Amino acid sequence: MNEEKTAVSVTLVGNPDTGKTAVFTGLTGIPQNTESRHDKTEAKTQGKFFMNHQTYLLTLFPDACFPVTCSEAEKSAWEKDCPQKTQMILMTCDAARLERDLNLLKKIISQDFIKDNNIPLVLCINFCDESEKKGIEIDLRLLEDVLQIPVLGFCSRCPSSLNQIRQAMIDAGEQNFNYDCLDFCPRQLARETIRSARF
Ligand SMILES: Nc1nc2c(ncn2[C@@H]2O[C@H](COP(=O)(O)OP(=O)(O)OP(=O)(O)O)[C@@H](O)[C@H]2O)c(=O)[nH]1
Ligand SMILES: [Mg+2]
Repeated sequence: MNEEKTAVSVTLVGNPDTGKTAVFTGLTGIPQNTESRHDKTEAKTQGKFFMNHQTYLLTLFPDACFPVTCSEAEKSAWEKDCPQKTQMILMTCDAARLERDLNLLKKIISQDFIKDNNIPLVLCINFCDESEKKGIEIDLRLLEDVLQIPVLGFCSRCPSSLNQIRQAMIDAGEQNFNYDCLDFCPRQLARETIRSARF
């Protein structure tokens, strides 16, 4: 059977500078330049990786907020170009900018092709090392309870946290997702989720 057809097609999304490229490199092993915050991804990048007897095709779009911000023409070019429509979304967030990123999450799960097909989405809260240093704790379980999607903390400098993403993706492939009844206020949820560990 054609490997392209059997690969699970995963789209990596997230606001700028949320660590998409770092996650892409961690999962695919394909090096990209992420040394500085100015190394913006400027071309569509794809890479494959294999886990749990399954090939995954990971796609990183230059427009960080795909599919929310791209034009109809770009969307159809993507659908034509991609071997399959996306079967899973991996979204990166910056732990320090949770409200902004939850706003994007809300827009993503209200996209017709994601909502109608109940596309699994794994939320990856990045920069956990930096928030820890600042004494900020993110209540990942509360996020998971409210959003009803897998949520995990991630730090690109800690390679073992990649295993959590891998496991979350495997689990998400077997889970049912339903965004119809999901309603949340990004500002309120961010406020309830972020705790100062110093008090
Ligand atoms: N401390 C820390 N730095 C990180 C982490 N993840 C990424 N970085 C750094 O943050 C910067 C931005 O990360 P990228 O992976 O390039 O972010 P991006 O979302 O691909 O950015 P754009 O392509 O510009 O949208 C880089 O310098 C990374 O090395 C993390 O978990 N902790
Ligand atoms: Mg990038």
